[in-house]
Amino acid sequence: MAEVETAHLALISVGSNMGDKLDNCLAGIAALTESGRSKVLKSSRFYRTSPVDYTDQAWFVNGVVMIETTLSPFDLLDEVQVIQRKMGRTKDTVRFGPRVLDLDILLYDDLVIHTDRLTIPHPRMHKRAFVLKPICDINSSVVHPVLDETVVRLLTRLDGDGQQVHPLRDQPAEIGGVSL
Ligand code: A4P
Ligand code: MG
Repeated sequence: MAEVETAHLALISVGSNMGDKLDNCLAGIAALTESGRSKVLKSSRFYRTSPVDYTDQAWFVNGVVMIETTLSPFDLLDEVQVIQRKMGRTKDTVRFGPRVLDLDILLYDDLVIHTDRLTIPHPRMHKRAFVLKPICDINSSVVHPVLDETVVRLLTRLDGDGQQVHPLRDQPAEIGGVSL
């Protein structure tokens, strides 16, 4: 009998600060669905965001999608890395610096993973308004499985630290096959 593959829920953050930033994000999300192993269930709005960590670079476009996937966390990581390479991202010269496309795994079910290659929840997600605000569009009561706090609560902790996150005036009508 064929093995039934279990579907998992994952949140993926998408960002770009080079070229046509929104188009790069949308192409990255579409590529995620191409294997047939993942499909987009929900998407946040997309935002114009001020750079954090390495601030001497262009503003980003950021968003988050919720996917249903039959890939394991490590296979999903392999896939996002192949997509990033195909989208023309080379080894970055500056850590946290400019990139055509960044796809990070934020959460995968309520799994906690700490390995050299992969850390879930994403180790910096709770400090980043450009991640937390989009997740709140999808579901503000998502709980961070290590910090045991909702994303909306984590976002309020960042109030006043100067991170700029503004919805784009023109939002895409469709993302990864899902109309918004
Ligand atoms: N890795 C470990 N855990 C994960 C995970 N959960 N998801 C490893 C994805 N990758 C994970 O990632 C570096 C290594 O992290 C990978 O080899 C993988 O094995 P990368 O995507 O190749 O490099 P990176 O993007 O420079 O690192 P990272 O950690 O993704 O950087 P960040 O923390 O995402 O920072 N400001 C704004 N406004 N918007 C942004 O999108 N992005 C960054 C990048 C900085 N400032 C920004 C933004
Ligand atoms: Mg990354």
